[in-house]
Amino acid sequence: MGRLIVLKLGGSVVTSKQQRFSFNRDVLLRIGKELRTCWPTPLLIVHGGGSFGHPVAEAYGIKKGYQRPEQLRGFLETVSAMRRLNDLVVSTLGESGLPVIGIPTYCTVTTNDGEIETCNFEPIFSAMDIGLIPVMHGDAVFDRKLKFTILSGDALASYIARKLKAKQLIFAVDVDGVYGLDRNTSQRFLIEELTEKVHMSIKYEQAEGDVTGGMFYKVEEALSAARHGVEVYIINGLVPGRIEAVIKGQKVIGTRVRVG
Ligand code: IP8
Repeated sequence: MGRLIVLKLGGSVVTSKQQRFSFNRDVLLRIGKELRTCWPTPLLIVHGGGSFGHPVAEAYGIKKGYQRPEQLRGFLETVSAMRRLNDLVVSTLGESGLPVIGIPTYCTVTTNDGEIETCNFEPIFSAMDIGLIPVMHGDAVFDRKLKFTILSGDALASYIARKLKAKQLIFAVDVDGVYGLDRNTSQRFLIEELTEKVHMSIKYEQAEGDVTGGMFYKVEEALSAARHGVEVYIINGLVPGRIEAVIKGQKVIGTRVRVG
């Protein structure tokens, strides 16, 4: 799998976080066209929950696990919201002629206290074997200890990139990359090379309305994949051309995450 590209499309790329259940159709159509120019290349897409998964999961405290029977409704609603979003992502990317297939995460992955414990790679391998592009997503999943929880698309994308020894892991988000604060001028600046040392020295902002935690956890997952030899980038998926350029190995504005 040395050529595999794992592309994580952030929730703020596939949806508008301002309005509940608002799908960014135009953005997905454009990303589909960009990916079409890179095709055929072994590719696996993971998307986030955005305004579909997060508000429901937050309202019912799904990430904390099973505490009271009323949460079962929230678990089911979260799964159902993510199924709807996944269908929209898949059908819209498919309009560009990409052979995409949705693979529901809650049927494929289980966790134990929030960490991935099992992942059934059979449908993923079988799909890729015949040239299909699996499209997975952050989801409400079954958990051995908590009974259920939320698995972030970032953790899933990093896990798959590590296990399948991917070439690249690309996090497409709604900003140009990871920002640092200049101590002298207090100006924000884009960090082009982010190492473990830099990661520990940055003050990350709290992510509001995001049950899985925002940029700090994204970088943790990014570093975890980088430690396994995966090339990792955090780039702006809302700017046309950047996803295509990074897959084609061209220099793009963004953050490269490296070890050491
Ligand atoms: O947006 C979480 O995935 P993420 C998905 O990638 C849900 O963190 C269901 C909230």
